[in-house]
Amino acid sequence: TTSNNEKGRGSFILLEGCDRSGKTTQAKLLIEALKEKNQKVEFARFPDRTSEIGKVIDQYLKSSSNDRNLRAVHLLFTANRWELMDGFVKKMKEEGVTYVIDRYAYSGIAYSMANGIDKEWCQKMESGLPKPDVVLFLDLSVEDASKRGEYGLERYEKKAFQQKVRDNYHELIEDNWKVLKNNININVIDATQTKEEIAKQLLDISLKTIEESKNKPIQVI
Ligand code: T5A
Ligand code: NA
Repeated sequence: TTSNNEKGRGSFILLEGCDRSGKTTQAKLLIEALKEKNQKVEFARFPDRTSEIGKVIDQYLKSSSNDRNLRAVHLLFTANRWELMDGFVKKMKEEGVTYVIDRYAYSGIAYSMANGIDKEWCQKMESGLPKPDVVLFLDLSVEDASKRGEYGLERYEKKAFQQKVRDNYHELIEDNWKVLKNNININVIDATQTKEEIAKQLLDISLKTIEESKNKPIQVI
């Protein structure tokens, strides 16, 4: 059996995209909509800045000094996923809770590649983490993202860097994220649509995913 829960396990639904693409907005809307459909659902985000490792990541994102080894930085983000996913998987399996997660390993790879680290190295560090049942990639040009108000003050919130990140995401999508061994169930969503239009698409895909994955084991990337 794949689950101790007779209704089956919950799903791992992942939102990805560049800064300002609307991930947090959509995660909140999706959770409300799934609750209305009587789904057990929880929200999580990466980085989770509240753990000990997360606090170090928070300091890194807020500082502008360039004295950090960028592979070590990548490993902090990765460690933050490893430290939290066991607990989430347990709740998916034992309590049938669906997790809507804001950023994950794909952010890790796309952002670290923009820092000049090679794709294969990044991938190895993510290997073995639970694989999302579906990835909802909110696609928005850097130009459109920057029209949503000024970027903030954190270190990656700059147009040139965001352009690299977006190019990296597209490179990963085009080879079907093969860099992560197993094929990924990925949906590219046009993030220029209204919040309501996007929310409706995400709800439809998520309900389908929950139904299709409830009796399947959770895979790894
Ligand atoms: N990172 C992360 C790594 O380098 N490695 C890793 O492994 C991981 C996990 C974390 C940073 O760390 C990097 C990536 C990031 O640079 P964060 O705290 O996750 O940063 O911050 P972001 O996700 O970048 O948060 P943002 O707030 O910038 O982006 P969101 O969540 O995509 O956007 P959201 O929903 O807050 O919306 C932004 C604005 O747009 C409006 C909203 O109202 C808001 O004002 N908006 C829309 N406007 C028009 N139409 C729509 N459809 C809209 N949807 C939202
Ligand atoms: Na966000």
